[in-house]
Amino acid sequence: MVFSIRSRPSWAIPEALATPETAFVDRRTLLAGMGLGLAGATLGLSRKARAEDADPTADLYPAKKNEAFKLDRDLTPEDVNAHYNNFYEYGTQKGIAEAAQALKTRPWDIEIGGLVEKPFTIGFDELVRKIPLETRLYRHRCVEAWSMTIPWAGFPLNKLVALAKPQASAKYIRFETFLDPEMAPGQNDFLYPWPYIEGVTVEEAANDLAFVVTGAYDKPVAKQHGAPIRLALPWKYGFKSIKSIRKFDFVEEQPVGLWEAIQPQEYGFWANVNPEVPHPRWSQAMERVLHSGDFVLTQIYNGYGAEVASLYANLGNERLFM
Ligand SMILES: Nc1nc2c(c(=O)[nH]1)N[C@H]1C(S)=C(S)[C@@H](COP(=O)(O)O)O[C@H]1N2
Ligand SMILES: [Mo]
Repeated sequence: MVFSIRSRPSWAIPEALATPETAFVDRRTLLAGMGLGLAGATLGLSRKARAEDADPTADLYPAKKNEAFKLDRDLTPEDVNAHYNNFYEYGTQKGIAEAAQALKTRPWDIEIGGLVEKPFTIGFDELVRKIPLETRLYRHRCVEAWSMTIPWAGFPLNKLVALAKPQASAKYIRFETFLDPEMAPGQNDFLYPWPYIEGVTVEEAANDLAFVVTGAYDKPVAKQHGAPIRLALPWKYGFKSIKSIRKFDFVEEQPVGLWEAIQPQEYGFWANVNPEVPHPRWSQAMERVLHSGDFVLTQIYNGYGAEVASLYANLGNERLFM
């Protein structure tokens, strides 16, 4: 059931303030968020979008839809999603779509290493043809209390784990984004410990919901969404879904993500969605649906508890929800 109210409740902190990273939202982002001004915003991207037609993996889309994944709300229109992003490598505002077109996605080598049978490097174009792609409709809940719904395409992370052949001693997977401050000016911002790092347990990675994204909206995933390869972990806050991954390392020690490194009292390793555990600076009880502006009640594990709650049954002492 979706409980929805039209107006912003008085306790809800305006997103610009709730944002841990910035207190500034530019006008175009606001307009885009309200579903206005999109025509203008779209025009700016269309020329670059055409260059994308040359993507060597374009023939893989649309990928067959996995009907097991249903949504309780409309999909976020592509235009809204494509102009409202968190991608700190390209700036701390939501309107980074244009800047992110500077991301060079070919060649794109991916390193698979650490505690595996035999570390290897594989080109993205080769990897993406090794595993059948599927389309899944997922919800996405940002820790800043907004949400969206996306038709991702890709494959379960456990398929990549099977290719990697981890050793028994591997407890976690540590993901790493590219590091190239010339290509990504945000990486010149010394407030952040680049590159962006995230991690999950090997057990979490084995769960079918953990998804490696290579496409969205029936084509290769757009640069601003983390081309050519990112994660979607829909039961966790959005910052866990790392973009533009270069490295998958199987490790024994719990990885420390970029946000946890900066603000451990606000962002932890597990970061599972829970409406009853507030962020130290704002409530997580509700979320603003990006495309409608409606506020709806946030669900535990973002509504995916049936699939993932058992992963955490014996971790009672851990900070599971931040
Ligand atoms: N490399 C990298 N990955 C990232 C981020 C980032 O800044 N850099 N932001 C995260 C956050 S906070 C969110 S909400 C999602 C946003 O994904 P979207 O822009 O595709 O909606 O990406 C996540 N992955
Ligand atoms: Mo986020």
